[in-house]
Amino acid sequence: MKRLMILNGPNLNLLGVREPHIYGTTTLAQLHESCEKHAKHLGLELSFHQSNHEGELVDWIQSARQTADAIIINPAAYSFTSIAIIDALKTFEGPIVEVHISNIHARDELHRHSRISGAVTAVIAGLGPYGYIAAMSAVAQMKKG
Ligand code: CA2
Repeated sequence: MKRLMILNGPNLNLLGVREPHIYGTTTLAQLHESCEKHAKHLGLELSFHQSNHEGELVDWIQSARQTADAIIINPAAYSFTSIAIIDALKTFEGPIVEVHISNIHARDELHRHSRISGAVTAVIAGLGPYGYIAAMSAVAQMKKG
């Protein structure tokens, strides 16, 4: 397990800027920096992306088949809608961890039922930005496949 791709879905570029009562005060840039530090600590190569566009996320997932051994994805609002992301994730052979900053299970009906969860290896929700760090430690000790 060497190469890790972290993907962030729509509006996560606003982390730390809006709705801090739900998503906290850590910005996406700060999150990226702490993931880079943890990747070094774990000996992982990291690529870290955010997009507001479903097709771009699908393109990165497809490219991960050649460039990554594991994926960590916060699909954000696409968790609840995207068959395209589910189909792309199903083509990836390594471990996939779905991360949510908030505890989606304790939220309103609209934000409660991720359709992505059925296509991933593990799900982390409600740990704040630390969820990404926990997911990285988990994939670092997983075998490929
Ligand atoms: O808790 C999470 O990580 C979510 O994936 C975030 C999504 C939400 O739709 C999911 O239910 C749970 C929303 C991301 C929007 O990000 C924002 C960040 C700051 C301010 C506004 C939106």
